[in-house]
Amino acid sequence: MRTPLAQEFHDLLERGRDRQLRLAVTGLSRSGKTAFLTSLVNQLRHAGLEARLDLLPAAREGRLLGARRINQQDLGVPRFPYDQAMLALDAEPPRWPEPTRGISELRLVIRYRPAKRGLMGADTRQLTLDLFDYPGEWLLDLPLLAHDYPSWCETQQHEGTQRAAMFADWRAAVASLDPAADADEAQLAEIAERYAQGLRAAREAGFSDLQPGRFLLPGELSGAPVLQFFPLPGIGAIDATERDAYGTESNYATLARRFRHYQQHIVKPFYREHFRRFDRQIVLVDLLGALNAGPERFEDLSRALSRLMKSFDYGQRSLLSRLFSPRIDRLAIAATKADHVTPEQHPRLVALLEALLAEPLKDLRFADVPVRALSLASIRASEAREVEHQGQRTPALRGESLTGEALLLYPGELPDRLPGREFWSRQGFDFPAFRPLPRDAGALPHIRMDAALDWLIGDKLQ
Ligand SMILES: Nc1nc2c(ncn2[C@@H]2O[C@H](COP(=O)(O)OP(=O)(O)O)[C@@H](O)[C@H]2O)c(=O)[nH]1
Ligand SMILES: [Mg+2]
Repeated sequence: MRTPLAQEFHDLLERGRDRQLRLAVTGLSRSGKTAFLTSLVNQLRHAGLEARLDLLPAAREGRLLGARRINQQDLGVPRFPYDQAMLALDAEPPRWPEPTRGISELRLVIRYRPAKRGLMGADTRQLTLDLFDYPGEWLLDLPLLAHDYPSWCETQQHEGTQRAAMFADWRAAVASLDPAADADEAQLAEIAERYAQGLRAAREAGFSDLQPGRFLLPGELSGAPVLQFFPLPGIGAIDATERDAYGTESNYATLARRFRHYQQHIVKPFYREHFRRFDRQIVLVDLLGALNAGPERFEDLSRALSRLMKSFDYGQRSLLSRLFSPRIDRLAIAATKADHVTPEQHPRLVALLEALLAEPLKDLRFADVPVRALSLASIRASEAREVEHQGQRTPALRGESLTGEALLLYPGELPDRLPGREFWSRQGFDFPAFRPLPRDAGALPHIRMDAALDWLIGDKLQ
């Protein structure tokens, strides 16, 4: 057992030799992080045997020997529940892994033969890959670090009628709160609970842009005053000197204090401990799910993503680099669950993803961060087919619904640009969720996991 310092030194050496890589798998809640990580581990463990990884040269050339989980570095963090995920996928009938409720990490050692043999003859090498999983709800708090309380309140004025309806109760309660009056604990707790209810309802209905994230997954913080704040509508418009004159026991000052506490003691440590020192990152986006959920949810996803990517802005002056100086040298963005559309739609899916992230992509290019957009299915749950329809062969998908009905369907065409009003009124998009396919032993079926792996770790396996 190494001391922490020795471990740190050892890791540094390994990094120097290019044999250690820390990969951040990020994405909003339900974007497919757990499925991606499960599949990634599964594919690498089966590499060289049953896994189909033709787009990863080391695998294609037979140089990838496999992977093994080893003890992770941080003993205080639970291990990523890979075995539980596989048990769910191999159950009868197969189930999707349980949603993530906390943080977990995993360390893999990948063994490979370099493409060029060294002077010492046929050697094998190892690449250590550190991965971690966490609830997507927490990620949404990252943009919140860039604000003080009044400016954060300004960002929480969401338009959209469906979403507004979910916060109607809260809005009625907060309207009667005088920012200048002395704070009443019980009243603040009650209004905060209504805010949390609104957030929960919005998440349930498929909305993405939800802050503060811990209100949705409070864990041991449930009921603590640090989670008893909420935005004060209109406070940003009041002059700062006037606000400050309210006094330290006012509603305004109390809420602002709790907001700062939340930033400093909950959000910051999470990023400091887990978002530092990543070499590479993949951002997963459930674009198809948002298309399926309609225009207001789609807009909401777009807003949440652009806020998020802004805080990930890898340039010199970005929030993250100021706070934690990450050294991300490569980025992938992926539209997940591509098995919900027929294969000829996949190029459109990527084009749509690029359109959705056009602004952040410009910034990334400007900051000279190599980035690649792709579409993938971590765990393919449908099979592509062709069916005869009125004498013509057309593409279709075969799978099973979550309740086990056999499905054969054509989910429709993706728009070739960001969907406008005419897309939503003409056609929209509607597809059912698939449950995982029953399978024999061997690697999980996937779409382009190998392309993602090649971009993320392929160069280290040369
Ligand atoms: N068809 C299909 N569904 C997927 C895939 N990946 C994830 N899903 C679905 O999306 C849900 C959320 O995925 P999960 O990995 O738990 O998301 P997380 O919250 O980001 O960890 C799963 O329960 C599945 O229903 C995929 O590759 N194909
Ligand atoms: Mg998860």
